[in-house]
Amino acid sequence: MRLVDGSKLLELQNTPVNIRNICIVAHVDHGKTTLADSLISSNGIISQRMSGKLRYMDSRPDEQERGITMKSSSISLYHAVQKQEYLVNLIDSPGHVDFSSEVSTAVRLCDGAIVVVDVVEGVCPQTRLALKQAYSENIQAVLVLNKIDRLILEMQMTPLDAYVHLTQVMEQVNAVMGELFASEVLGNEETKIDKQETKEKPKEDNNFYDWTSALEDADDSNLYFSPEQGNVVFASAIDGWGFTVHTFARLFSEKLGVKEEILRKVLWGDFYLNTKTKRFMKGAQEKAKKPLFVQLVLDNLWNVYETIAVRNEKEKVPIICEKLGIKLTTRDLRHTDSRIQLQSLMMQWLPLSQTVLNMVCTKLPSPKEIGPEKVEKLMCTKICDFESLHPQTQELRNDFLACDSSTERPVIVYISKMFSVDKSMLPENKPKALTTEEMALRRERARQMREQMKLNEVNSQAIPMTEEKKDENAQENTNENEKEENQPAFIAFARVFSGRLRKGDKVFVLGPKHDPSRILNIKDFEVDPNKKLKDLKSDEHITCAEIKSLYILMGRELEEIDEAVAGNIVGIGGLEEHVLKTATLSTTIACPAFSELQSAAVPILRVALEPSNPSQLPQLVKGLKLLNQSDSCVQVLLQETGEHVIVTAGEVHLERCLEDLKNNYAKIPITVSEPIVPFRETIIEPPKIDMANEEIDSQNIDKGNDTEVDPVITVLTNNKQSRIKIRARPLPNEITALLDKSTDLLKAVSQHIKSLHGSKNIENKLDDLNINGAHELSDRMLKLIETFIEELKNISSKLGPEWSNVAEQIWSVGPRNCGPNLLLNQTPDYDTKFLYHKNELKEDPRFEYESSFVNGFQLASLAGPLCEEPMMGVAFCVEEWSLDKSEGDDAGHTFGPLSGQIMSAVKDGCRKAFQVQPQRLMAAMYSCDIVVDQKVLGKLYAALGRRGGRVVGSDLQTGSASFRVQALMPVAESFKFALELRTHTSGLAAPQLLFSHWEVIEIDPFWRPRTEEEYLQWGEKWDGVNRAKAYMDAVRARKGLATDRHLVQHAEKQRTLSKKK
Ligand SMILES: Nc1nc2c(ncn2[C@@H]2O[C@H](COP(=O)(O)OP(=O)(O)OP(=O)(O)O)[C@@H](O)[C@H]2O)c(=O)[nH]1
Ligand SMILES: [Mg+2]
Repeated sequence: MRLVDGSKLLELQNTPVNIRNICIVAHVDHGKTTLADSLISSNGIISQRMSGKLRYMDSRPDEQERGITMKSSSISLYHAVQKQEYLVNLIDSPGHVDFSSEVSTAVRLCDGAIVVVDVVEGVCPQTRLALKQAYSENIQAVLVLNKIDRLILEMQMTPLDAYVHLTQVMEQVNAVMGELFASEVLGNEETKIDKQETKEKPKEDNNFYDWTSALEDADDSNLYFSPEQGNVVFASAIDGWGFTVHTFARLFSEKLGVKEEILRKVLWGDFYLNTKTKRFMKGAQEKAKKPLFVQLVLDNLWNVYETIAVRNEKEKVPIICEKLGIKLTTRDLRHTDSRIQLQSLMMQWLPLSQTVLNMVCTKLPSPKEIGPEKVEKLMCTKICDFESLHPQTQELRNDFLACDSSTERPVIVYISKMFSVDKSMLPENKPKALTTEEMALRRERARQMREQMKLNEVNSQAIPMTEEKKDENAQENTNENEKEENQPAFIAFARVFSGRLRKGDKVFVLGPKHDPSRILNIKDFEVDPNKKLKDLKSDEHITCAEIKSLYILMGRELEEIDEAVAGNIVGIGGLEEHVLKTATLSTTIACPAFSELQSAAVPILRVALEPSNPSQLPQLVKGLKLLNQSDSCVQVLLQETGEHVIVTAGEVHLERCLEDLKNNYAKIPITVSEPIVPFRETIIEPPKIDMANEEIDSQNIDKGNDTEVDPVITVLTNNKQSRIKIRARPLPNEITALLDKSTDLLKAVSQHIKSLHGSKNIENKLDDLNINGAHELSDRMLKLIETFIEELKNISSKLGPEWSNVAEQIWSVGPRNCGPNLLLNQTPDYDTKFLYHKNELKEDPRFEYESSFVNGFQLASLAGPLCEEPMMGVAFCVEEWSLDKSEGDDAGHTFGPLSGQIMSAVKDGCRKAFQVQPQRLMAAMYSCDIVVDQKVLGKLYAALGRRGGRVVGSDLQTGSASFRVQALMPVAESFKFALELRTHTSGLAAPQLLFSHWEVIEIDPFWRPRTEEEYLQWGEKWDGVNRAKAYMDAVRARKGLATDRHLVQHAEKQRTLSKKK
């Protein structure tokens, strides 16, 4: 039975100071959902007995089946502490890597986080990630050290060992926080100094800055978790108990006759009780004394567990109960299962939900306390800072900070994801309890029907045809209605940051790319109220929508409400047609789109889908659209070949998507292709050793014709007017990494350059081309470009003379204007600009064709010659570009426009230049993190070896018999790895796979024995398996490109035919 009803929650919604928006984050399986169960049971939504078993927040069948959470979902809880009533909006998030985008959506809406750590496993990769996510969103966190029961029952530690272990886990967590803090402070200092420099107001006379002093000055007192501050709970979620140091301080202060405040300070740490002087002393470890925490807390805990759960001494249970002042029901006292007895005892003694909710309400901030830093972070993007926003937009900061729900305030709502629910689950579609009048009416109707039937029987005549027809019609109608009903409804998962949102309100829906300053500068800007998302052009991001319904989110249920006020997490219905994945709702278009959600999971695993029955393609397309909307991470693509492709973060994510498609969105059987793995194409420096590991010296080589080719390629346009010389060179890894890191910036620069070219005129006057025009970049961008140049110069200075000018030479980056390949301008006579956008350029007839030239490079780098996969780490140096319009002018119409010719010539040139270098494929690599039991370590290594993986590190987990192994493995080989491990190790090892980087496959895909040593080893004709070639051929075959595979091996018929001739 629910203890509080919706109206109480509604009432509490109006006092933001008493609201807590929090999420539970942790590594997979550390007990988030179990903890959530316990908190939910405190509100009577589920019974205490079922808490931990039900996993209420895991509402999907596959979540229950697999035992992992796959989405984040919210529930509103009531809690009272110190005579204050609180509304806690609790979001349970998934811990599996594949769903880390769901964690971002949860963290964005919250002000606080509960970080759960399994004390046996300690800090795991996802714990780190969750802490980082929380930190980067300026969210305060509290810690729950969970599964302490495992230390007692499973690991059989002594209380003292357990204490040492717990301090170590605490240290691990705090170390992560420290790292995050240090990197942020140093980053901030950098921008602060920059700002000072730009304002030219140096601080007094000390111009140099001491980094360490910045670290020391910064306030980190709130940052770390420390039991004495009461932001750490020691718990066992499954057994339903938990305590903070404060709990025990309260319990013991009377007994020991010591003030509670003093006990709070000494209960955790290196303190012990000197029995003679009756005083607390420091230095327990040094003097080999029992720390107070062990003596007062852990010893008691161990005692209870060992008596009841280990030794099963039933007769002692009532004595313990009496000592602790607890009353167990007779049913519990007689229960045969000692664990259940233990649970009900512990739940009463140290109730987990009370402790955790108390901590949440007292230690975590309310929405009112949102800080200016966080607001600025929400409003700005990476390449645009707060100062560069439009003044009208800047004003909104105060509304964010006020978190006020009065009607004068603008409405600002952020939608972090859309989730689907069955239409029948919506409160308005649920059968309602009938009132007595309605019941009477029904009874009357039934009576009339019966009478009618009797009459019909008496008349014994056929019922008139028309009636029957009507019935049929009705049936059809209901069928159609059912179809409509079956469509899932989408609810926006949203938080109101400012103002009051009412049902029926009309608001602007601002897409994630909405840029207020651009719109505000347009005079008489108007939004067409009838437009939907699908009607928008590529540069429009605003629609108008009416709020159809608002809900309080209650886990599996929704409760309808009429208005939502600032500071709350709510569900909004009826926005399917306006919001794709994320959006901002506001009453003003000055409101910026919130900064993008950051997620660690990179969608990398792609499969092609088709309906098992080809005629059902429209359903599949519709289903895919719904899937795309409902999942923040999945990408749905329609490839040029007509294939429908979805890209997911990993196998578990893929399975969930397919499940959703089959059961909810498309509702048709679907055939799924083998996973499609992306590759990259690159070139390397000529190898120095051959495949037989012998040094290659030039005499040794069989001079095939490919070694003779000059690596500079000269191409001409078809009409011979333009001549281009291109050389391809492998980019050093450091530069590639830098390019990879700076995609946002590079994209923005490319956009800027494009906009300069934008107003293209027929006459190639520079002024008309706007090349040296007044389009200015924001200060922030300039700053970022400068740092980029500096970094690039730093790197190139170490790389030798051929890279020394790379920063000046950059002409474009590709593919898609932001990738890891460079087009370098090394021509003696043609000027370009990219990073040095202020350069004045000379007038030149070639400017007109520059964008065609660059596009040629973009095309070439998008699909390399090996198997049409994107290139990576290649620099194309243009050494000459001449244009002579006078030559062969009349041929213009034969070959088409010159711009097109230049584009294809450049593309061709790039590909050829690429081909004359040693080419290599690059494979995507997963980093996997596996915790395995010692017993099955061998099996794990074998499985890794079979899949071309390699171990990069392994260490023994402190205090347990399990190893943590870090390994790298090609994505292409990773399928069913989790399944294989699980079956081979009887569930003792579970890998977490996360995309890590691209790695060159060291084999030449066209390799054949060439050096003497190679001939010696493999003979002249080698027919082994070349991994790179196998990958390449598989991709080529998939894309319908030519391979050198012999389809016809023994063509007898053809042979006989030819003989007969
Ligand atoms: N021994 C012990 N087991 C626990 C405790 N809390 C949770 N578990 C078990 O740990 C497993 C995972 O619990 P969940 O609550 O599903 O973990 P989770 O963090 O929600 O996992 P994901 O949502 O998949 O990331 C379940 O089998 C729980 O029974 C605990 O305090 N002690
Ligand atoms: Mg869970």
